Amino acid sequence: MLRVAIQKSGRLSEDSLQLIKNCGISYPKMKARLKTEAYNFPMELLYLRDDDIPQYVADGVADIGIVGENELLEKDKDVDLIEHLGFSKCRLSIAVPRDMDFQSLEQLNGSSIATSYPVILKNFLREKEIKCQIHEISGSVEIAPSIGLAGAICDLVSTGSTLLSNGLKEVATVMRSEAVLVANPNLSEEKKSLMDKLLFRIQTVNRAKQYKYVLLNAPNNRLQDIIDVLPGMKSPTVLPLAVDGWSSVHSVVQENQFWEIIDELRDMGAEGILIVPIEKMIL
Ligand code: PRT
Ligand code: ZN
Repeated sequence: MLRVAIQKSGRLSEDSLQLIKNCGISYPKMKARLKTEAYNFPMELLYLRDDDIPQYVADGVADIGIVGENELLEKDKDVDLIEHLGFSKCRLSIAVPRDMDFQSLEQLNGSSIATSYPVILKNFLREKEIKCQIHEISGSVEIAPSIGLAGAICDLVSTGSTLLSNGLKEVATVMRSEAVLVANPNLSEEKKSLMDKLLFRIQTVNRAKQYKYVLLNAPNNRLQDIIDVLPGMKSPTVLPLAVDGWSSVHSVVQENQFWEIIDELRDMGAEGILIVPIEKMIL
C-alpha cells in the first residue's frame, strides 16, 4: 500500500484531492479522519499540515506527498522531487511599504525583513550579498512593517491583493512555487512501481489539461494551409463532408496556442470551429 501525504485543510487540499479523483481513484469522504484508504487503488491518504509533509516523507512515515515547492525548499529534507503538478502557483516575494522610493535591493542593507521562510530568504540574501536582519514570524507577515516590526517582508503572493490592502508593493521575486509531488528516496521496488503507476495517471490527466480537441470545417482549396497551422499529435484527421468541396479537420492544439491561431484559421475560411476539452491524453 502506497502512503500518500496531502494537506488536511488549506490551499493545497482541494486540488490535491481533485487530482487523485481525476486519476480515477476514489476514497471515503470523511473530513474528520486523519487517514483513509482508497477503494480502487492500493493507497492510503494521510491528512497532514503542509509544514510537516517534507519531514514525514523523508522519515518514510509517508511514501510520497503533495506539497508546495516553497515548503519543500524551506524545510530542506531528504526527499526526491518527482513532478510539478501545476496548481497552487504563487511566488515568494520581498515587499516594502508602497511609499518607499525603491530603486534596488541594496537599499535593504542594514534593514530587517519579516518572513515565515527564513531559510530561503537567508540563501537569497547571501547570493545577492545583502546583509539584513531576518525576523521569523509564523503568520500575518504583511502587517509587520505597519506595526514597526520590520522594514520589509518576504511572503507568498498570488493575486497581490493582500500586499495592496496592507500598503505594500512587491519589489523582488525570491522564488516561484507550485504544488509538487515528492517521494522518499528509498522506496521499495513494490512501492516505486505503485508510485510510477500513479505518476503515469497524473501525467495523463495534467497533459490533457494543456490541450484542446479542435474540430472545424475547411474548404478543400485551403485544406493544406489549415493543416499547416494545426499540427496535431501525429497529423490532423481529415474526413470528407457530405457537401462537395469541404472537409472536416480534427486535431489537438495546446490551449495557449489556440488563441494565436484562431484568427489565421478563420482567415483561411475555416467554419464551424468546435473546441472540446480532453479528459485524458496518452502519447
Ligand atoms: O494548516 P497548514 O499548515 O497545512 O496550512 P498553511 O496555512 O501553512 O498553508 P496554506 O494552506 O495557506 O498554503 C499552502 C500552500 O499553498 C503554500 O505553502 C503555497 O505553496 C500555496 N499557496 C499558493 C499559497 C498562496 N498561493 C497564497 N496566496 N499560500 C499562501 N498564500 C497566502 C500568502 O501567505 C498571503 O497571506 O495568501 C496571501 C496572499 O495572497 P494574495 O492572493 O492576496 O496575493
Ligand atoms: Zn503550513
